[in-house]
Amino acid sequence: IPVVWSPDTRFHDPKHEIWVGATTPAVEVAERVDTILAALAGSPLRDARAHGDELLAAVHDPELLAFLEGAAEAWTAGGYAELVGQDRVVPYFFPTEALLQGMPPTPAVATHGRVGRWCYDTMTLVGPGTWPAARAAVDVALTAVDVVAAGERTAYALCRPPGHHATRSGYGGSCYLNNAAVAAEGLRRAGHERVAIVDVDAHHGNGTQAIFWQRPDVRYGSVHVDPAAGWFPHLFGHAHETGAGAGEGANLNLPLAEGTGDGPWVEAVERLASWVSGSGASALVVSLGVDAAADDPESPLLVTAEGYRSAGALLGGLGLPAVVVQEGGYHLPSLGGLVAAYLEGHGS
Ligand code: SP5
Ligand code: ZN
Repeated sequence: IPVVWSPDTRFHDPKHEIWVGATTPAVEVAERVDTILAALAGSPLRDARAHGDELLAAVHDPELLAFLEGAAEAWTAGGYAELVGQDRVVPYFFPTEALLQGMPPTPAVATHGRVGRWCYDTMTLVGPGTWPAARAAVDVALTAVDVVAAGERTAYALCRPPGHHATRSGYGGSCYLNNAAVAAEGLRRAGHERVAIVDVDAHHGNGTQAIFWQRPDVRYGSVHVDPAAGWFPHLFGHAHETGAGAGEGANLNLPLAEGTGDGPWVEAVERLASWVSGSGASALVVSLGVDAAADDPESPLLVTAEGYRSAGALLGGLGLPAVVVQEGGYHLPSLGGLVAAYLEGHGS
């Protein structure tokens, strides 16, 4: 399976994040790229090629893109690094409904007043390398689409930062740009009238779900730890979320209890696979998070490498052209092996 990557994805390397007010070490680090590359050393490597902004602008609000592109520079220019000892862009003020109360807000001027318009948590900090890395990850995803469009059955996109928590106009959950959503749009433009996205990251991909919520042509199915048990993204990922309007029925969530291991998790992937196979989709995007693994620090699911291999076999068994997009997975010693196990199962 061709592995598409870009060295520029290493430019984003957060040292910490802020979680429930505490500064904790970052987990979505640049070293993830190298450990995955090392585990896939036997596979052909392809460098990402630069793509224009057309598909990115179809997925995201152009104002979000402009904000992300300029945020780190505005933070520096605003003197925040000296002021607060924090050289990353971090929100503190959030224009939720609780503030707005139906009134039309006039956009904030100060950088620190603007951030919360786009960023919905405190964990997803923006540094000088964030935009170049996130934009490179989109090029990685689109190059993988090109590889599949040129006739390969499967391509693996080594994207980071990950993307499935990024909505049309918001970033959070360590995600800035939704690589999987852009890949799905790329497959649509390559002529696939129906595309399926299957998300096996430990967390629900609320961003991807939101982007395609009302769309019948790109369906989204996910297995993840139950947000009703207290897990990120808290508000979304429940089984009753099935899409709306023309997209009603094109969204399938399979939340699992904490402590769930291979058996029920692989069964859920099997349900997702058969849901896709009955849908008429002619191409597949897999949001491959390996943070459902037993030793991952960010989730309570207990999936093994064999579980990931089985998931690969089930989704690869659909026989569809597939772009496999990297999402989460944070245990550096096992991360690469989990990705390799999935890809071996999926097959070329
Ligand atoms: C793409 C992806 O997997 N995003 C994960 C976002 C969820 N992270 C929320 C939990 C943050 C808690 N981190 C503090 C360390 C405690 N182990
Ligand atoms: Zn995750």
